[in-house]
Amino acid sequence: MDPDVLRRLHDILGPAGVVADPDLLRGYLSDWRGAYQGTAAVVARPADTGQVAEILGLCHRRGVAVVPQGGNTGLCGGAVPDRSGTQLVLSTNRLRRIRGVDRADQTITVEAGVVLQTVQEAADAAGLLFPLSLGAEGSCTIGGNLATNAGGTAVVRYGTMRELTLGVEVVLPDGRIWNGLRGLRKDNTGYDLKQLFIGSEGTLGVITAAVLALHPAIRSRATAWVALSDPQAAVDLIEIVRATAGSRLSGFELMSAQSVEFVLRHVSGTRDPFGSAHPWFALLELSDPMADAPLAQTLETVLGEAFERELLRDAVVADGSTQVAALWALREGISEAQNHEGPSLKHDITVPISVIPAFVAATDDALRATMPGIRIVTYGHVGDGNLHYNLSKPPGTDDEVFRSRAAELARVVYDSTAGFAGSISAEHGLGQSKREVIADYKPAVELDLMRGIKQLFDPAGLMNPGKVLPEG
Ligand code: FAD
Ligand code: 2HG
Ligand code: ZN
Repeated sequence: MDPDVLRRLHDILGPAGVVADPDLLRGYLSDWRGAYQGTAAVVARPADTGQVAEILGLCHRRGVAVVPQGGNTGLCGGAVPDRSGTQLVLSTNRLRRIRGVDRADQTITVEAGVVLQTVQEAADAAGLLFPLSLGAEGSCTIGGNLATNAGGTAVVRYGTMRELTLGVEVVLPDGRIWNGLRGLRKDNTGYDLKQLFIGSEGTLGVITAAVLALHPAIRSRATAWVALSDPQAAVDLIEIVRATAGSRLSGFELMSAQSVEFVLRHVSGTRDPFGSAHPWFALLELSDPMADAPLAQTLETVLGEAFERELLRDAVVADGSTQVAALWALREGISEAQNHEGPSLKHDITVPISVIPAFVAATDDALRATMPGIRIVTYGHVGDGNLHYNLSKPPGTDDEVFRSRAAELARVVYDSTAGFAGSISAEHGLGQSKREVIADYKPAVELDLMRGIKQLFDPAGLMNPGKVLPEG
């Protein structure tokens, strides 16, 4: 990087705001899993929106590319710089202020670098709920959640980050600040620009703060872990729960036996609630703001009907918060557990809920035909039609041999997804991993419009180049 740019960065940020020590840099240059690796001479750590604006203004004048980074928990390489060493990583880890909680409006205004769990805790302290919930919540940031339009386990009731965001503050690639921090529930004054930044993965500007919608705190909860014969039973069960519990359904996760087997093998303290083999499992959660909501009875009605229709092989209802946590650990432990089985090839897809059974059957067949013995780790937010169709190598296969087939295997999953009118990324985004392949799955007109938007916001192409948009 140009020494003059480095000098200016030091002037703007001071010593605490520039990381150049190679030991300290390392953590910013690869992702959570170590799946992507880049280089950079320095990381900038602005402490407020004004400093972000000064840095982007400088980079705009000097033609320096900027890679925004939050908690670096993303799963598609979006926050990792390339290997040129010329890109500047802009970390939001000093943008950590909660600017305010408004109980009457049910909003919280936070800076981009605030960790999701901190926002959940601040909402809780105010007697309210910020419902976004995901396995990485102890490290991922609100800026990263916005930039990836994060989903997680409560989307079935509360929606994705998009539905939870009322306003954003953004620094544009030329250094101008757009203060769109309106906490309004209704605002029909033209194009809804905040939506462009949500899910933009750092390619249109740096999100510096947001106004988020809060919900009533949860005071009653009922949780069940059920064993199923096949995904069709899960789809039928969702229909029963929705018809019986309505909006009190706050979680519906599906897990294949392979997924749970990995957790039981690798995550200490986990225990099989049934002690006998079943091909599929689901985790259901009902919740309500009322302290004495009759959720146990509702759950009993749901499970009773499901047993009557022979959808369930077995069921256990959690008795107390320790058991609730134990059941969720079986679900939340899958990502970590799979890492112990060699490389995990991740495919984060969504299809209409109704076609899930046919989709799973067809995709499993196609994968097994492509690679006999492959271990298919299917699980996810089935209430949203979102499955993590992750793959582990056949036992005894060399890691590198398996990795070398990654593109071919991804094609199998994505072609099948497209054949069932699905999307190749439900929640993790395109980043660098799906940047090229998306050209085969999105209409050319849609990609043209995306390129037009990119050109409008970032004509010099300095915001997170090499991510999201395919080359050419
Ligand atoms: P980063 O990884 O730092 O960045 C992600 C992207 O956002 C990059 O493109 C980056 O450039 C951009 N970005 C970051 N901050 C900003 C900013 N302020 N302005 C502009 N662009 C920015 N995701 C889900 O959706 N659902 C899940 O259930 C889920 N579970 C997960 C479980 C585990 C164990 C892990 C490791 C990840 C999981 N994820 C999940 C993926 C990840 O946590 C989310 O994508 C999260 O939203 C990323 O936040 P982050 O702060 O770590 O972002
Ligand atoms: C989840 O739902 C996350 O657990 C992570 O989206 C999925 O690790 C994965 O592939
Ligand atoms: Zn997920």
